[in-house]
Parts: sequence; C-alpha cells; structure tokens
Amino acid sequence: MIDIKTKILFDQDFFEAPVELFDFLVENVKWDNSMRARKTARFGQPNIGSEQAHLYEPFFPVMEELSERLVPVLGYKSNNCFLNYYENGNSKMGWHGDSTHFLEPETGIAILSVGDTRIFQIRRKAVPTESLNYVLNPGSLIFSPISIQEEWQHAIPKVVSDKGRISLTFRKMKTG
Ligand SMILES: O=C(O)CCC(=O)C(=O)O
Repeated sequence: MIDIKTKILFDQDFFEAPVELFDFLVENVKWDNSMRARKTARFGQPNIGSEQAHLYEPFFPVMEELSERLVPVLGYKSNNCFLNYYENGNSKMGWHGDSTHFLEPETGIAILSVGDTRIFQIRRKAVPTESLNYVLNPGSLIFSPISIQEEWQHAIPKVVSDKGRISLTFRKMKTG
C-alpha cells in the first residue's frame, strides 16, 4: 500500500507567479483548441515515435527558467512541457492516470500553476472514496512520481469562477 502523502510533493509557494506571466502565456502560446474542456500546447521533447511531434515548439525562456528551478527539487532536468489552459471554472480535466511509459524511469510529472486557483483531486482507483484535495494556488508546485500512477487517478474539477488558470506540466521524456 502506498502512502500517497509521502509520495506526492506539494509546495504552495514554489515560485512567483505574477499575473503578467499568465497573461503572457494566454497571449503568446499557439493554443490547440481541439478539446472542448480546455486548451493545450506542447513544448520540448515529444514522446518517442509521436505522430504529433510537429506540434511541439521549443521551450519559451520562462519554461527553461522554471525547468532549471525544478532541478534541485526533482533531481533531474525536464525536457518536455505540456500546457493546459482552463479559461474559466467550466473548464476541467476528468479523472485519469498519466501514461508514463515515455518518461525516464525514476521521474514523474511536476505541475506549476499560474492564474486562478483550482483543486487537484486524487483518488485511489480501487477505492475511489479514498481521496485527497490539494489547493493549487498560483505559484504552487505539485509533483507525482511515476510510481503512483497505476494505483491513483487525478482530476481538476469544475469550479465557480470566471477566471482562468494555466498549468505547466513538466516531464522528462525518454530520448532513445
Ligand atoms: O492542470 C493540471 O494541473 C492537471 C494536469 C494533469 O492532470 C495532467 O497533465 O495529467
């Protein structure tokens, strides 16, 4: 049995997340609007063999900076950043586990938040009533290691808000 609290790393004040950064990303990222529930964008190293490799752009300087700041915490440098833009409280992400076979072993998914606050919910697949909520303020970091993905799912539920949030989700993809 996994003790989820000791596996997840959560820092509510990991970095300065000024409104300007949120506004900059809203304005300057070429958002993929193909999903109804949220907008997305891909940066850095694609999955090996990805048919969508052409959609990946180089890191913006701010992504480079943030991935460097994560190194002392994570012990590795991320080479991939997937952005989710939740335009308002109706925008959400349903329950899911992240696919991890493209990730370097002993890594995980580090999520940085800018913009409005949202809740990160996590639940055990086998016992869905066993759940926890983390409040993702702007500037927060939540890190889930690969080792919890099989047993646990997570979600970003709808909230009542007309403000948006962007998550910058950092990964270290295998390169060969
Ligand atoms: O926006 C978030 O914080 C959640 C991101 C997420 O669940 C994911 O990338 O799998």
